[in-house]
Amino acid sequence: MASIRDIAKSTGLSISTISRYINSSGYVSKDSAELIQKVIDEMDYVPNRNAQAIFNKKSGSIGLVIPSLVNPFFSEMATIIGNKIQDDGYGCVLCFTEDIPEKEEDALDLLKGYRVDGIIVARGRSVDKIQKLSIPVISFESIISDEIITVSADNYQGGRMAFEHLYEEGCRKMIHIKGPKGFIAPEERCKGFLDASADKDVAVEVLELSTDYLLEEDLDKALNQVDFRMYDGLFVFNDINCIHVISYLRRQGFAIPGDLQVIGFDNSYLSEMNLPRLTTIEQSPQEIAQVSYHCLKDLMDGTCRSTANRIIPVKLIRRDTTGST
Ligand code: XLF
Repeated sequence: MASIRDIAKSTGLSISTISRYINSSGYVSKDSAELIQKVIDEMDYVPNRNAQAIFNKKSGSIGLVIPSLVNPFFSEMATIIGNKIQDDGYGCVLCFTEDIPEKEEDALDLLKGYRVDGIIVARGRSVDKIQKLSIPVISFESIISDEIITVSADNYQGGRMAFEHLYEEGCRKMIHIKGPKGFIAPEERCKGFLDASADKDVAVEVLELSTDYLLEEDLDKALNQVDFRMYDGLFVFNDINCIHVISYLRRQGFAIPGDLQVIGFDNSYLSEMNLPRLTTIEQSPQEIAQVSYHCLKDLMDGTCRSTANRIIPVKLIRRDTTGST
């Protein structure tokens, strides 16, 4: 493998000139730069990232910590952010937590050890650790502290919209399948749904799931506790679970939306592919990724002017799992 020394030898320039060119850390004449680049291409030289990290005190990489890629919302978000990171010439270090605090702490330690230049952590739970990171960090959904920017969809408004849509479509006996305790987004969605139902004086039921990652069998067990014949409207806290619930209901002989109108949350790509196509509340992964990454870059560049949280508006996407006609 070619080294800086080989490039210096082949170009007849000094190692420090080559190093200035490679690290963009000082003046190199146009002729020398062209010559160095030509030799780099011929030798297929790739800079040693670890050596660069020590030299520049920056690793040139950004960490992305997400629960899992199984949920299409997170896989879309990770793909968009990962591409932005790479398009800007950084390396992307992707870590998974499965919402397990110990795994998240290990991931953060690993990223700290790699000296990443910034971190985006989704649905983080280790509040203390994130606060003490001393690396620019953006939190998706979780509120960490006044100094750390949280980017989040308007989950409360989304919960309200879900109720209002079902109500407008004629539902009067509704149930909400809520995400697990301890995560702010499902709590806010549930609160919005309940507040909107109180405004219309309609009683609603809530079934809380113990985790976001129930295996189909365990989800079926949780759903078996409910007599869905009692209801005409159902709001599920995210699309992946909503699609599982629809599959369960169809296996039980329910017609969707004839017997029960159903709405999800996310507008992940699966919602379009499901049959019937899922009505849902959209939290745009593009917008969330864009805002999160820009805020992180501003923090890294020292140009961030406000640590106020960024709330991304949500939108109703009407498809075929709701509608009374
Ligand atoms: O944390 C919430 C719950 O699930 C997140 O935004 C999601 O909607 C992703 O599916």
